[in-house]
Amino acid sequence: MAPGALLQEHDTRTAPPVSKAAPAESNFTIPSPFPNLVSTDYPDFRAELAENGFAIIKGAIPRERAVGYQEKAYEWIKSFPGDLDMNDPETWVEKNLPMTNSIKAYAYYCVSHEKFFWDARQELGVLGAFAKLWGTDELLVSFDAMNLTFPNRKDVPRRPTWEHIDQSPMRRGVHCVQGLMALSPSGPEDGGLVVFPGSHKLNEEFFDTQTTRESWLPMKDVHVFSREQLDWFAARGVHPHKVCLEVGDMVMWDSRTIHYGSEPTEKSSQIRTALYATYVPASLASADQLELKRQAFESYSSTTHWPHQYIVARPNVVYLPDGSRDPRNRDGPLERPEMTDKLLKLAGVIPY
Ligand SMILES: O=C(O)CCC(=O)C(=O)O
Ligand SMILES: [Fe+2]
Repeated sequence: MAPGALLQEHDTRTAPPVSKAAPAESNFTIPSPFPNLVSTDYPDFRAELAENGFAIIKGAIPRERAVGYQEKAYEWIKSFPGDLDMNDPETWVEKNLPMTNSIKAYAYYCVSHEKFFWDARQELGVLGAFAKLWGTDELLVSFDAMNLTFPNRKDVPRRPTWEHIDQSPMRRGVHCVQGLMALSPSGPEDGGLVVFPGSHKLNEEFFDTQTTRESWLPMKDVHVFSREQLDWFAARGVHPHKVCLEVGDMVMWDSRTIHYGSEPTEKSSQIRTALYATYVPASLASADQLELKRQAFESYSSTTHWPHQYIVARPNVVYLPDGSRDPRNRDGPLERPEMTDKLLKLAGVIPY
């Protein structure tokens, strides 16, 4: 994939330009609203988040329910025209598959609001971890994407690595912790999240010494690292680490931790199935952002991983590579979630 495509996708994770010119020194950076969010003093996963920049929550979803969500994900992808067969690699080709966004995840056709996705977002083990992290169970969740990556596809080349962070260098300290729920096993050869443990601790030093402040503008919550920039981290002992997960596990990571989603290797036969979900305290969202979030919810659109800021609804009208409108476009999920108060609060549609 062309690097430009990645940047384009990540532009949807972009804040509106704050200024074309570098702001005055005094207000150039944005401090963490929660400086003590993670610390090695905690007796739980928050210590790992502080030390390594990521943490695994084992069994965040009971295995049998996670298997059920994967079955629903399979039903969803098989619901498009074509002869996709999850057991037949010959059918894992473009004509049988809906369009992905440029990070190769499924974010269109209202998938983010399918019942199974909302059920997974409301899993107690998932909510409990984020509630512990933030010290409140009054949370908002992102309408993020689903990853369903077929191993060793015959029609497209393996995707190169795309090491990045999802937080602007203008933000200082921990602002966001992302989540990924594993619905398929993710062993060393399988597709999955690769993190660079410890890279979050070098975040400020890297940007302050290796980049210019002007290059941080307009503010975007993404930075894609070049090979030379990764060498800077390697020289400080920071190297990639494949996160291995079992079905139902969740990995949480600090948005300053360098990461990417890896493709399955030649040795893997696992169809990578994972759901992204990030939660923050509802109190962090402004009325304007909640209104944008409500609109995204009502049109069954997905958003980025930020649940409360820079809400940009991804379109549900998708165009094919030839520029024509995708006849598979949908105006609602296949199976609508039950609109409980709990769900509507997480969506930001009704207040806590
Ligand atoms: O697919 C993955 O594991 C990583 C996706 C990612 O970079 C993100 O959600 O921010
Ligand atoms: Fe990311």
